[in-house]
Amino acid sequence: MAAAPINPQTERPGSSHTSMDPRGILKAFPKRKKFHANPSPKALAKIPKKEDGEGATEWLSSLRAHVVPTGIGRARAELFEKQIVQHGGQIHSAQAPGVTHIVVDDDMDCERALRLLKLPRLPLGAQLVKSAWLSLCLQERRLVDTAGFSISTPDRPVSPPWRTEGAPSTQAQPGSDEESSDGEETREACRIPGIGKRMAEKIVEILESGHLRKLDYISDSVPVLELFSNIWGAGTKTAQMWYHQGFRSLEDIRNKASLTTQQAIGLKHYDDFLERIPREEAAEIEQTVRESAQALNPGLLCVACGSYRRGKVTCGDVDVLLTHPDGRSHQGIFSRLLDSLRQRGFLTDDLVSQEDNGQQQKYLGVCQLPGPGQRHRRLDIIVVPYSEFACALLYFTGSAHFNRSMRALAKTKGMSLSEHALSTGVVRGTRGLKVTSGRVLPTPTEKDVFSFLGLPYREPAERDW
Ligand code: 8DG
Ligand code: CA
Ligand code: CA
Repeated sequence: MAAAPINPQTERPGSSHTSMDPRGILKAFPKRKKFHANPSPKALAKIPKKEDGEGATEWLSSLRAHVVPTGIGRARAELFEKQIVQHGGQIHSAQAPGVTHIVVDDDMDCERALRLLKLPRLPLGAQLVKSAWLSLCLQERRLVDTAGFSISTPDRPVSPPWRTEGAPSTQAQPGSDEESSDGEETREACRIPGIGKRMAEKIVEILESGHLRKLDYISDSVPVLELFSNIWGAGTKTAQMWYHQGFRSLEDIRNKASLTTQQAIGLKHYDDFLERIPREEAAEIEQTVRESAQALNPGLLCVACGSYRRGKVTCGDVDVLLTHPDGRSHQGIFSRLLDSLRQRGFLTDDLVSQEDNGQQQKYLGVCQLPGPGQRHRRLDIIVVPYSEFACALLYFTGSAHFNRSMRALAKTKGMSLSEHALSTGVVRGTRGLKVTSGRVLPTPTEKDVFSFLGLPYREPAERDW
């Protein structure tokens, strides 16, 4: 079977096993019990069913409410609003004439509420009430007296926040209180380095409600997306597409989905590919490739890189790097080696064959050791010229994270590191794009790369991160 060339536009082959770990998402935001109605005053009453009759649902008709989500949580606030409307009440902005109740978190004091609403005082006829009052109303299905739930107002008007604490008067204007009540906490979260507005909003939602609504939607699809993206050659985009096409099981994929050649192989070996390879078996795979290679040319160097070289007990796949110290004899080896391995029945499926990456050639396929009960294993074979051997060895040993750190460090020194070479005198433009590619440094060994970068040498086993 002809192997497909690597297409940089498609999802990274093999990335699927690491690209999505729903347990990661769920671990980060463990399911919490949502607030329930009884007996906590923080609770929300259940939305009554239709059989209550039309008249019975209008018992909040005199209510013109505004709900401040801060502290209550946006999700709860929205539910409150929904229930108010459902029972005949109206939702208003805090400044709207006629607003009767401004509902705030139970721990809120008037001054803070007014600051959040950017109002100097409460609108005429409006009172500030704790959300516990609204909960009780919804629970008892009547407009309960606000005594005991009303928050007292200060004698003097509260100075508007846009003129306090040295804030320039042009910066903030009293706008919709929905925006401002969100804004204070969101802005605070935004000050955390690396947190943008959208992430800040999620943080605030979790802090306020102990829950992230977005997860309600994704939690149904997560196990299915994980199932699908574990098919070799199917990344998150493909998994999502299949999900949207209504597929929910591997049986659906097998019978109904249109699959690429690689995905069909991935599906065929689904269980085998998910199983990590014991180190001893990885050594046997390396040895099989070495034997075939050295049968073609005894001087060929053959090293299993990746997690195997980093000393891991199990490996996701085996990455075998080949070169020849004479700088020439690696040429022509690639296809002859693959043919030889096919002939002995070791290679069972071809996934990707890339022959045009400079002088490096890379094969991604499937192998199986002889003997009963042997699993199909993922195997990468990379042939490189000796001049690139050290950088290729460093790159394919990884880890990917360690490589990223090394490349980032090289950048800070006006250098550039790749699987081909370490270059110096690299000039980059404003967006980090190379303007000049610089000069390739001589790096016969990995130690030379570390040394040029001013780093102490690290053994492969110390390159996990
Ligand atoms: P594993 O197979 O046990 O899961 O781990 P691995 O051996 O570290 O990962 P790999 O996916 O087989 O990749 C081998 C090395 O290639 C990796 O350790 C570092 C290097 N590498 C990068 N970036 C990338 C990348 O984007 N994709 C892949 N496949 N490898 C990469 O530095
Ligand atoms: Ca590997
Ligand atoms: Ca690999």
